[in-house]
Amino acid sequence: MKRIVVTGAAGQIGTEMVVALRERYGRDSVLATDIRIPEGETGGPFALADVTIGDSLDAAVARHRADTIFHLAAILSAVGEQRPQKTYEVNIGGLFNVLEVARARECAVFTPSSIAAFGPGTPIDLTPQDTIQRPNTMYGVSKVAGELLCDYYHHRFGVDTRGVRYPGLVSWLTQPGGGTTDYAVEIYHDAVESGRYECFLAAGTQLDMMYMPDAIRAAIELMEADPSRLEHRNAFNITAMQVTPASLADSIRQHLPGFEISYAVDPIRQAIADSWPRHIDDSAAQNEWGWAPAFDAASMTADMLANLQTGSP
Ligand code: NAD
Ligand code: AKB
Repeated sequence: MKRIVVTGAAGQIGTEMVVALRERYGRDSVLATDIRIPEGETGGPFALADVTIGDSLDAAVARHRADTIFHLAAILSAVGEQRPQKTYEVNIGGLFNVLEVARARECAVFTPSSIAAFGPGTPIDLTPQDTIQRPNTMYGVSKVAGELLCDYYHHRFGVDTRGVRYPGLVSWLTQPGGGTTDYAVEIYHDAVESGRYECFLAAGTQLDMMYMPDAIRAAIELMEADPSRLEHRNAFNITAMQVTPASLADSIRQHLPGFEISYAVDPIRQAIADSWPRHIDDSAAQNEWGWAPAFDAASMTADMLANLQTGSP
């Protein structure tokens, strides 16, 4: 992995992934792409590329002489229910184009799936790596289709496809892009800015979460893992913590004792959250490539608040 194209580079994950990849492989080895220009200095090469237009992506990969694509362009769960047709086009059509370019240009591909690839009927506690996947959102459908497409391109064409099922990701640098777990980012911003937060999920809604530095490290470690050890490839369950809005509020109160949370439940996002697991089992990732998170809820909260209080966006 020496010359990398990142799609969706202006997003919540892409912004920090590009920085981490450049630190590891060199500034000019990583071409950041998106359909919008990232806010602020990109710190290296950037190109506009739309993943739903195969030629646009192919031109970027060819010009950069890439050997690896980190494919992060997507529509997330909440926006996905508002725009299901667009979500199909970007998440499934876009991934198909990425895989075709990777097949033709002999690139490896990292692309994230999500806890949204599970749904009603999936065991909700210690959700196994291999289990029932019958999601009832367009985002979830696109993630299951994506996992299967990536496996197909690996077995049929030998493309080195790898992926994880990310839980909700918490970060301070870039705002999330329209998902159900966005509350877990908003809560920290509002805690610092106003000392209160109105949450769109109910107090006891438990979901898996992860702090962004762990999420970035997981992707890089998986792409560098010995392929002979990988039985699963697409896509590994990974998690770092299980939280609820109420437990995150408690952890914020350890630092900001006056913090207040109230609830105005959004039935659409609540229904999405209620269709996802409460706690996934990531032992396959632990065993096959040594996955282990560094941050729990307490250390994540301390780091989030410190970063937000010292002048981030
Ligand atoms: P995001 O919404 O923050 O960013 C997605 C980026 O894709 C945006 O910058 C957007 O401009 C870009 N994009 C949209 N349509 C495009 C197109 N047609 N061509 C090129 N770029 C396009 O999303 P994210 O949170 O960074 O997620 C990245 C990946 O990780 C997605 O596959 C998502 O499903 C997955 N994931 C994210 C989380 C999370 O909590 N952030 C959790 C699980 C999985
Ligand atoms: C979302 O809420 O849509 C994402 C995800 C868990 O995939 N954060």
